[in-house]
Amino acid sequence: MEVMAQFQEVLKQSSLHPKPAGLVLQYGTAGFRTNAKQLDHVMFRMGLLATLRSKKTKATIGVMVTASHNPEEDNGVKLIDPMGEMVTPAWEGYATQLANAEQEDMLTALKDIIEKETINMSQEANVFVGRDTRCSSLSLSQAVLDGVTAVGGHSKDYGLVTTPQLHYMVCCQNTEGKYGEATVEGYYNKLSQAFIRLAKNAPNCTDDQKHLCVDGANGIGALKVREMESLLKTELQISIFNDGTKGKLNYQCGADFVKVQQKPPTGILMNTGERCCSFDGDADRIVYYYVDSEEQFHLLDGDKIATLISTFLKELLTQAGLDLKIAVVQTAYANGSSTDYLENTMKVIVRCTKTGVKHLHHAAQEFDIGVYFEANGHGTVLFSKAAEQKIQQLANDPNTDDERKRAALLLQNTVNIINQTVGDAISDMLLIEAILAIKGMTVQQWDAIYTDLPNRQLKVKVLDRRVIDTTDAERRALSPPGLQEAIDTLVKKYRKARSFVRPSGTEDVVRVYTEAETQESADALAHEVSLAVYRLAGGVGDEPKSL
Ligand code: G16
Repeated sequence: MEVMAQFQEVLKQSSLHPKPAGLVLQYGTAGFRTNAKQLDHVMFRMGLLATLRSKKTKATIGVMVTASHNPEEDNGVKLIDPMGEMVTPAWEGYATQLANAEQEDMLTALKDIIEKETINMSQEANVFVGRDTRCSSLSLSQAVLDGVTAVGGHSKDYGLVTTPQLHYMVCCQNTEGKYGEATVEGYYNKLSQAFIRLAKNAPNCTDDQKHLCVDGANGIGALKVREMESLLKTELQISIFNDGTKGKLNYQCGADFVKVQQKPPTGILMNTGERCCSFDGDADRIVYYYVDSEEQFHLLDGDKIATLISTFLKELLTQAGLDLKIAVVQTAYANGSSTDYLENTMKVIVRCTKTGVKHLHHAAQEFDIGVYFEANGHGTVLFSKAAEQKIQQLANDPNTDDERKRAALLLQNTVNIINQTVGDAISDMLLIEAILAIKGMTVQQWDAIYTDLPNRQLKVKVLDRRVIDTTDAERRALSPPGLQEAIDTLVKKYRKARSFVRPSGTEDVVRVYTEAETQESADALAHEVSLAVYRLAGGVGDEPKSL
């Protein structure tokens, strides 16, 4: 279609997805996220933008319709760049401009991006679209598809997929199959084959050890684990709870609930000591847990996962005699004990970035092997091309001795089981299960690697959360005036204490994090810091109450 005619088509189609006047939304930590009713125009426009991004990069781009851990009534959209990573920051800015342009200015905003990025409008474009199980996701993903078509792009609708599965498809497509086959079956086959190969190194694993309870958060993850289950043969026996047949998405279940509330989800049958895990609403996060004989709940979050994985990799590197630089990337939410253990006992490099996997991913790319996890269970492992090659060479070298060869083969299958595009609950789960089986380690032994400092997370409602500005990887507040000083004074009252506050990029709240020597101290400090936020940053509603 000729360019002028294309713009006419965009205008016509856009009028079917009108923007509510005055509505302003930000591309946040992981895309746009708000009540689903406000998102139709955003989805259409993200269809347009993804098509432009595809024309610009001459590659397939992904658009995932999901609000992940948010409540059922919310929805959102995540844009995926060619290698399966989150869209680059400059285009997040374009996304915000385009989403917020009033109806009559939309075309100008679109043309502005085309001009700034010198986009050749006659270039072919391809967009992959996926969605989670929310009731609103079907019509919103149709709005994305409408946007793609309006500006002359081709689309492929993957329908119901997990977020990491869509990231994986995009990467497979743009690497022409080198990363894998761009189908859901291709994903299952690649991961399950790597898992079975790894599990062969744990011949003494009993049926009890092979059993895992999975809380699917009543979301897409449960459906996808069920589809994959049979390929895992008898190597992993999964009981799925909260599979969406009864309960509400993310309601009193799922990884976010378990991590923040520090208690088991409802809807799960747990036996004493049994290994359980929870996914979030789009299956890009995972946390593990168990209950001991004294009914004490034990959480193994993203920090414990990063420790387990990096210990395993480090041991294999030593056995293989490979000199590769390994680092762990965390955020301010990382428990102080985990950072201490990684730096001082394991002696690995540790980096701290702002919240949001896009930041961690970027930092992890600087190392041969970058293990990145947010404490909330969102993370993966990145291997540099050179590292992958070294592992492969060693695994295929006929002169390698048995011990080194075994380690190299284990590393090779570890590379294959990991979804390197983004954090992936299913892939992480399979890797963790394989590691525990190979090391003959129980969840209790894993938990005992180090002891978490008691901690607490709270949310505070304020009029405009943007009044809080942070620095130093979100560990210090620059504004509003007096807030950081107040936090510093409060922290000094408690032993081994630490606290920070930051505006959420996915919910309309300010998040408060504290840790201290005892749970009572962490809770008291969290309450006091919440009050400081409420008073100094324009709190709304009732004052925060003590826990
Ligand atoms: C998203 C991001 C995560 C982030 C989380 C919470 O997760 O992908 O990196 O930790 O939001 O972010 P915030 O504290 O800014 O609300 P998900 O699983 O909801 O997509």
